[in-house]
Amino acid sequence: MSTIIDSGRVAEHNAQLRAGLDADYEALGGMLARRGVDIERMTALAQTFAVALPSWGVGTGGTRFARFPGRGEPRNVFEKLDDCAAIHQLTRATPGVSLHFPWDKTTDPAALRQQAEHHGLYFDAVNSNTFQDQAGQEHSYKYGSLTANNAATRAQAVAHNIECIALGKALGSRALTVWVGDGANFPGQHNLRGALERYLDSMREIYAALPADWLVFIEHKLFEPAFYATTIADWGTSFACAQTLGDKARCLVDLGHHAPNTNIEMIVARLAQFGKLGGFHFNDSKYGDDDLDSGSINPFQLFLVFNELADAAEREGAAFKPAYMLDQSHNVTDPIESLMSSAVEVQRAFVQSQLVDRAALRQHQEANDALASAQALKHAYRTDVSAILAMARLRAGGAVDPVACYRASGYRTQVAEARPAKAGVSGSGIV
Ligand SMILES: [Mn+2]
Repeated sequence: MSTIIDSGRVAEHNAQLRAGLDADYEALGGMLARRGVDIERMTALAQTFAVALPSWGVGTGGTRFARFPGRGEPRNVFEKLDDCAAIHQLTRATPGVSLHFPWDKTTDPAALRQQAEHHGLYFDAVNSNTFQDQAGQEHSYKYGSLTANNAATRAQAVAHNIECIALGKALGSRALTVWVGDGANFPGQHNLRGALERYLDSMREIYAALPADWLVFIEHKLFEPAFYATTIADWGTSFACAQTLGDKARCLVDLGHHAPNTNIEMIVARLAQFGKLGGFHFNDSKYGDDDLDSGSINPFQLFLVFNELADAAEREGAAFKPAYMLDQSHNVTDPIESLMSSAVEVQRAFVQSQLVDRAALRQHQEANDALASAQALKHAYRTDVSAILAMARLRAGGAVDPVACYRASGYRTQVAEARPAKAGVSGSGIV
């Protein structure tokens, strides 16, 4: 495995922070020991955590109105992989990469797979794109793709998804994520039931093309680009479709794709209960947005989601393995720094959820002790597990402070020189 950032520099960075980390780790270990928690077990658990990177997230995203490109943006999927490798090298928590076609389409999947393996990366779920038209495309998706009234348009969208499966298969992926922006802007524009019937007909064809060991993730989104009625708007519709399609169809929860104040952790609990929780797109949001860094607005919600995941894992055992992916992209940070920060925040929520005393929580719940139940969660959530995360990274060859190490490495300046901007090349995060 080769490293993108000079490992000598990483070692130098870690040496500067080592004494402080050791002191913090020892203090935290003592505090956790008094609660009956072995810090070494927590650090080992932290090292098992992985969240996949969105290939589209390493470029600077756009707002709805404009894009402000950054320096040294990747111009093709191979350069995107280099950026992903840098993120994984420093965080040791992001070995998977989720590709998006046709943005990441390559004529040489074997070379791409080889480069990923060379960096110690693998490919997680692949994403199809029928929410925009591509150059030379015969039928436009202006009025819908998998739900389009026009049969030839639907067939084209189905064929694209089947092509994504073939590309993903060549890369070692084992899942396809389908998000469609199909919907209506006016009451009456769509026959609401008819649109969903057409969606299911299209999805049945895609489902039939899935290899035996593949899953298809149905991603719902409340609104946008359709502003009146989005065909797959909520988890109920997603769940009904996944049930209708079969065992290989699961629901994907993008945290930003719900109305403000929605109880997302309860959706997670429901989907887990009925065996339909396929995976996540982690991000954060404040209003109707879906592209802010994980944990930047509502870290408690992220913790509560992981608390439900911990409950599900306890019930289901090793078979419970939803796919974790980041999905974010905005305008104001270096995307590598944002993705590193988000990966650490999601990992933090995971480790904090492991600190919940589940036996005590059950007792409080059975005794109808609402306050003690809430405190059992808050006690875990308030624990600063930063030293555990840093130690997990350090021991795995990552950076104690990934953002500081990345800044000191000069990687961005280096790639800015190596990647002069090409007009019209962008892989912004839309879904
Ligand atoms: Mn998403």
